[in-house]
Amino acid sequence: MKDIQNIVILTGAGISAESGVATFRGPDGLWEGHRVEDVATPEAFARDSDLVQKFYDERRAQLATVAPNAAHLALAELEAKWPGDLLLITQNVDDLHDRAGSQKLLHMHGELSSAWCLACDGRSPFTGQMALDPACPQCDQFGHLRPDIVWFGEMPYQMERIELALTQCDLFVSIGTSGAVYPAAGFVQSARHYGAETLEMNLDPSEGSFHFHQSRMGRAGELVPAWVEEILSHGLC
Ligand code: BV8
Repeated sequence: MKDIQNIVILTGAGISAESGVATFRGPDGLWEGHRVEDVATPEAFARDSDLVQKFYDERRAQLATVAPNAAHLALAELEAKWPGDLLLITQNVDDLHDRAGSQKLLHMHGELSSAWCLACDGRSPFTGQMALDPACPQCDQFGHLRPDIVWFGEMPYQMERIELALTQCDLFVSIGTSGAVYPAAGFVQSARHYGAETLEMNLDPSEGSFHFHQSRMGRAGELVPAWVEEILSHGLC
């Protein structure tokens, strides 16, 4: 058993599944017949911006109908009570960790509730429909907004901060991700390389399960609150 000071947590679509947000690669993982890799690329946006804008408008509109679940809330409680460092890195573009109260939070794949203006390069909070071609809230120009989302082939956000955190963590926890997408899927190997204990909590074994010291299979809504109680009580993993 290892004494834990610094924790890095990575979450994926599985942590939001019990809130009613569809995952990407499960049986319901197609969006109107499109694989996420086919609509979440700069090429797809150049080819058919209306299709891509509608793909994100649909998901952005859904945010108003879903709420954080017990797993999101448990991670926010852990952040509030944990005496050491904690960084929550999410691949998710929904706002459920934010609404649960997590603040030491990093959206490495961007956020549905943010717009990126290609005219002024400004990023602004956005809750509307981008397919209607609204003006940029910062420069007022029309026709230059894209979703502030990291598409396939684009560099995820804050990678230097992530890589530093992985070198310094004592415990790396992966929750609700298939381990299908890089560089996020490689974080467990980096953490292990620097001596961290590694724990996976997922409904099914992820593609990288064999890299983890511990794997707990089940629903995040059950496993995560139980784990948070455990680590707050014993400080050990
Ligand atoms: C990049 C935004 C480089 C879009 C997303 C090797 C190394 C580096 C890159 C690559 C590589 N090989 C290939 C690549 C390229 C690519 C990649 O990884 N492709 C894959 C398909 C092979 N990676 C990239 O392009 C990345 N960029 O590498 O840039 C670079 C270098 C220099 C200069 C420029 C660039 C960018 C990747 C980001 C893509 N954008 N999201 C959007 O959301 O619309 S990724 C997308 O997949 C989602 O964000 C999602 O977060 C991510 C991963 O999916 P998961 O979250 O894991 O969801 P999934 O459905 O797959 O799994 C859900 C899991 O939950 C399941 O395991 C299930 O069992 C579990 N579950 C379900 N219910 C529950 C549950 N668990 C618990 N409880 C439950 N109730």
